Amino acid sequence: MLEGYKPWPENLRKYYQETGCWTGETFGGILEQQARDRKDSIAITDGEKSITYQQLDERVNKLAAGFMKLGIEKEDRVVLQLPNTIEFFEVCFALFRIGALPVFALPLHRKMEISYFCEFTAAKAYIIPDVFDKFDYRDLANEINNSIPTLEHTIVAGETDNFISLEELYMDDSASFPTITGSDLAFFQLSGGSTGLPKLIPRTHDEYIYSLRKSVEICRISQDTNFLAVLPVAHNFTMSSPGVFGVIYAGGKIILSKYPSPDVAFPLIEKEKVDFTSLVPPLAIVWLQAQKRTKADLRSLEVIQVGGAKCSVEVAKQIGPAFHCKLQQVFGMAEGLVNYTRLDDDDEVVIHTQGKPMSAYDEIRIVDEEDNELPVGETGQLQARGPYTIIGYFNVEDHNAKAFTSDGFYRTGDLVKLTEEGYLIVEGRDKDQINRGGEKIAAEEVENYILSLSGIHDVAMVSMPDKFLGERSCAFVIKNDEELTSNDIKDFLQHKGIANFKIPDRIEFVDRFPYTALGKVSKKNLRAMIKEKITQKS
Ligand code: J2J
Repeated sequence: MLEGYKPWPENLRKYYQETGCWTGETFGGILEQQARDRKDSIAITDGEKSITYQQLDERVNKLAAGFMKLGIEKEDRVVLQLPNTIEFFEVCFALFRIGALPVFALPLHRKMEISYFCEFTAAKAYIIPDVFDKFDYRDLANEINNSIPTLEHTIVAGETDNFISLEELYMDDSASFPTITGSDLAFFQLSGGSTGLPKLIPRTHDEYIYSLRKSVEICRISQDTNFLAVLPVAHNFTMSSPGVFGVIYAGGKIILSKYPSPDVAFPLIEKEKVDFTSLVPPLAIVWLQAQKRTKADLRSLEVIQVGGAKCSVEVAKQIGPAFHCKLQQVFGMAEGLVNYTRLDDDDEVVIHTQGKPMSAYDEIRIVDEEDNELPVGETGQLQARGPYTIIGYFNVEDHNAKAFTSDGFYRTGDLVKLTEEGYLIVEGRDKDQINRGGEKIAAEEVENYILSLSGIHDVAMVSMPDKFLGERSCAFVIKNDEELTSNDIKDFLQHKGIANFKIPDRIEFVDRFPYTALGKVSKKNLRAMIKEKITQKS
């Protein structure tokens, strides 16, 4: 058993098996099954290249053999940073087949994040594209390579530059693969985080596949589904709600869009007769604008999901009529619990709520600051437990003691209220996080980076409202070097190598912070200060 991973206790494992939630299916098994049932049907296309289920299964076996030959074994961690390409799926399923564990980095992650993922998981391999979105990932690999002692292999999809070529790892060997069971770990997702560095979320085949099965049922995904993945496939939303893995579970077709912009995505919708896709709210706004001018035929669209951040009523109202399709709101989290509005819900519910839990086995409660349950209709902190909600992050005992209750509920950090019909409305959050249009930023992580710059006395980062992204970030800084400018701080962060979306949108220099009665920096007051300042201006 992997050190740092706390498996599900026996009683819960039994319970979820006996209730039929966990079936023992594995990702490897699902693909094999589809290769038999859906043989010549296209599994994935990027609009140019396509691959059938049978070809995918064959390529996966070949690559799995190549990984084994390299010495990658069951439970070895592999940091995977590929964009929306067919290779992403080949690599993923090849790792699943040998029981190695992908760590799902996002294309936007940079040196600080990647070296941390590699180090924290003691990763054996790192898999990257050569160049994507004008960024050369081989430079990044060169920067981190020597600093991670466990990292034995860097594998590149594309031009390799002295690294290992992914293409050369597809081997004809008839290798025998280790046995994988439903209760085995499958991979690590990343948490949005609120304290310090992102936490790693361990997922087993059983729990994740259960969430796929329920999502497929609720979202009515079938063999006829043409699902367009516009957001990064490595993100939990695009992966599982119902996402690309849900589509594979159902034997449908995945259409990969390299970029989410309408000029790339709309022609794909027309060409591939896309009927289902998932967006974050700012992207929905961009699509709504573009839809007015486009010549592309988008009539195949049946469902547009919006999730990852709160979709305003104003935007929610427009989506159905503009695209002649159904809107589905999705309120989920990489830690587990996913809420959907249902496809036959009234407009009122779809526009005004963030859905209800997808499983009858989801247990949710809304509590006050002392963990007392609140009556229906009152806003409080959401806690969740269930067959696909984790019971602990990977290897952070102390943090787990705070992030989970003693009876195993995950403290989501979201402030919600429940309607009489059991639907959730997200009202805010009490975690120290900024949700920048779906991209999550742990304030403390960025604060720590900024504090490492000389000339900084103290820093506190908060969200500020933004019409387009919902929120942007504002760092309040007390400096002890008069010369220091906002640009110095931004340049410093850029050079340090953190994902661009984490760099503060705005920096406010102040002489002191407001404090709470308990002597903590009052982020509530800082948020109010910046809100007032920007609303005065506009
Ligand atoms: C308000 N806040 C939301 C929504 C997520 C499906 C959909 C989304 C995610 C995701 C996911 C929200 N309205 N509709 O993993 O499977 C905020 C909440 C939540 C956090 C989780 C999925 N949908 N949020 O966004 O792990 O604060 O997952 O706790 O990235 O995003 O973020 P993440």
